[in-house]
Amino acid sequence: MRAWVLLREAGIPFEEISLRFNDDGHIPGIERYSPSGQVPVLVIDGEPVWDSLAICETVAELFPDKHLWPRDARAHRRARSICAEMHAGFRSLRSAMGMNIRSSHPGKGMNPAVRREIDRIAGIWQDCRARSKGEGSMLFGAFGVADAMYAPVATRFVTYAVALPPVAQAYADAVLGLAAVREWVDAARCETEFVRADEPYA
Ligand SMILES: N[C@@H](CCC(=O)N[C@@H](CS)C(=O)NCC(=O)O)C(=O)O
Repeated sequence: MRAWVLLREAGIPFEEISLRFNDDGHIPGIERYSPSGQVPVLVIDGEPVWDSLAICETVAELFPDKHLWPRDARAHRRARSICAEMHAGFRSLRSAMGMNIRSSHPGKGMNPAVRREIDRIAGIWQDCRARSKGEGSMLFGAFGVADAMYAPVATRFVTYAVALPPVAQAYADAVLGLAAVREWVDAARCETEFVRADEPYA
């Protein structure tokens, strides 16, 4: 979702190849595209770039005019840090509240470790919005890599009906309102595949 939302929301054309997951979460055919055996992978001039953060970094570099990182150097460093924190962390949340746009599991998956991570995410969002001083509605004002990286968290908070403080909720609503996110969510709701490995609460 992250790489797709970044490209789509930034208006960068790409060809999408959709692969099906097995019940155990593996992806037959992925070896043709991705050395890691995982998605997402972006093939540029026949060469793969894999891992969502690497793809986002690459896209931002290839399209400097899109300003997908904040222009201000200090804000850029903060954006990098919160993206890395998202990418490498929040493991309790990710495992207890797996991403599942099509389903609704209010209250499922909550435990003290997940609660702490949700509070940390809400804190990051509130801090970014406070520093943006009312500019735009995204973490650093205008849409960028950080918003793409946190978009799947916003969909998780809907699936598991996680209550957020008002500023964090306003940001989640803004992300969910992005055209690219709405397009992704609408497409996810139309899916019919059931991947056992991703459905602990079904
Ligand atoms: N850190 C990687 C994680 C990629 C990842 O976990 N991909 C999962 C789907 S979301 C996958 O390809 N699973 C198939 C497998 O591991 O066999 C990223 O952000 O791109």
